[in-house]
Amino acid sequence: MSEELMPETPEETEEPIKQRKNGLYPGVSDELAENMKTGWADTELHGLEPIAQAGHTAGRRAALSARFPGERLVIPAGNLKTRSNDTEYAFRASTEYAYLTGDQTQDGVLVLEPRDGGHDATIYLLPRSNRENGEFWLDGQGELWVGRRHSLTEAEQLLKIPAKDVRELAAALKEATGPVRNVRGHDAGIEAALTDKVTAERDEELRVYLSEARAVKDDFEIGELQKAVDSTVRGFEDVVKILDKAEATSERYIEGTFFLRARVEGNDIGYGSICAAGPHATTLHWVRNDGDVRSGDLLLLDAGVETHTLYTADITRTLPINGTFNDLQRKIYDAVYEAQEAGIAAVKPGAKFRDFHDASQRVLAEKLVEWGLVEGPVEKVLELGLQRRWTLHGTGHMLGMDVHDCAAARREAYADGTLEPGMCLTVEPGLYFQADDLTVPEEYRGIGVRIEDDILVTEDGNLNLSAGLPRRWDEVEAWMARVKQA
Ligand SMILES: [Mn+2]
Repeated sequence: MSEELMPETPEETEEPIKQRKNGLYPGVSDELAENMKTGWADTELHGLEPIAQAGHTAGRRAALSARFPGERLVIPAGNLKTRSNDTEYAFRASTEYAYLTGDQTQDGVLVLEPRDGGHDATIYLLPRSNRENGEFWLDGQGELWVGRRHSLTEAEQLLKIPAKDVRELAAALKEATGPVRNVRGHDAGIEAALTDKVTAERDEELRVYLSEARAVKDDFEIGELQKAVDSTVRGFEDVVKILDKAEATSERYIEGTFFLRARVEGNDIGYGSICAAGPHATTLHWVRNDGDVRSGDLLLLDAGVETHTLYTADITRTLPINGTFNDLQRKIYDAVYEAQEAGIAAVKPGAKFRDFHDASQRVLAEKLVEWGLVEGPVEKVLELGLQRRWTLHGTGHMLGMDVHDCAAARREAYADGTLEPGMCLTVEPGLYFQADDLTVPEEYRGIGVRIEDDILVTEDGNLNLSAGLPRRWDEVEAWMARVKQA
């Protein structure tokens, strides 16, 4: 925004909230309205330290600025979404906004305004509630209802970005001239204000850039990913401890137990936990989690804690519910383990992204041929993709603030791209024999196994961030016995 369009001091709204809301608050007397204006302490905070990411977000904004010189860039956090009537889903800021600001405030918008060959960044936020006009107690988003917000001055200190009142932004954007791009899908009000000024193609270029920019993680991000993984490891231990309670109830007990860890140590779960016992393990995204948990079956648990800074882990373990694999379960588990070992070994700088997938698929195809489930030779199976009836999905994806991170990246930058140090990805082969698959012997049916770890590409190979959870079958059994006793 230019200074002309966005005055430093936004105009006070002429109309008091009480009058606007008269129909809704008929019981508010002039005396009460007057009384509520005063008698409140000044709680402004001074000398705030910047958030830990502030040094990193400045560099990300500088890189973005260099990619789109001379253009106004608009990156919204997003708005609350209605769950039912007047209740809303928990708010989660857009990844693009959080990545560039470190902020997570609903309705916030980052604007990069072109100036002198670079950009000026401004963050637009809802300021503290006005007490003079009754907003703070009569408006649904007033601080009395939703809690104290940071003042714009406090936000500036925390984020190291100049802050202005977001209520002035849409009108200013409508009037503004010059090229502009917006990250779509988060803020309908901002999109409406820009509707005549943007094109889908140019907006998509901005989204693609921000997706690809996140592929290589800096030290702060790697630290956050490790935190997410460490909390997730503790969440898996929590689940092992309550497997008897889950047997007495349902998969929901597992879901709730992991969620407790996510909420206590982090922001949330990074995606819906897959708590799949018995044949549910063959449903790739089983999130209903309402099934029985039975001794003798396997539990496929695919879950991740999201940190307060919005980095998520994505880990899967397939565990024998009673603590011991039977022979067939172990045989299938071991094949997936071997495939994962081959996949992880293929993760290194300079390798193609596709290499670890191919390495894992080859091992799984070899096992399926060896077991007589599909006719060889292995080369023909791989060429025709016949193993995919049971391997079903790709062997991994980028991981970061989104569980499927960098999803808008161009093909040449991701699926057809090359691994670099600082990239973080999952390696997660699986074998799934559907309960109604008549092409496999009956004892295979209803068994699903996936093993998933979070792997960082390093200068000379890789680092398994989730090595805190055992993978080999005998180590899994020993770990479960140890955790249950603790
Ligand atoms: Mn995954």
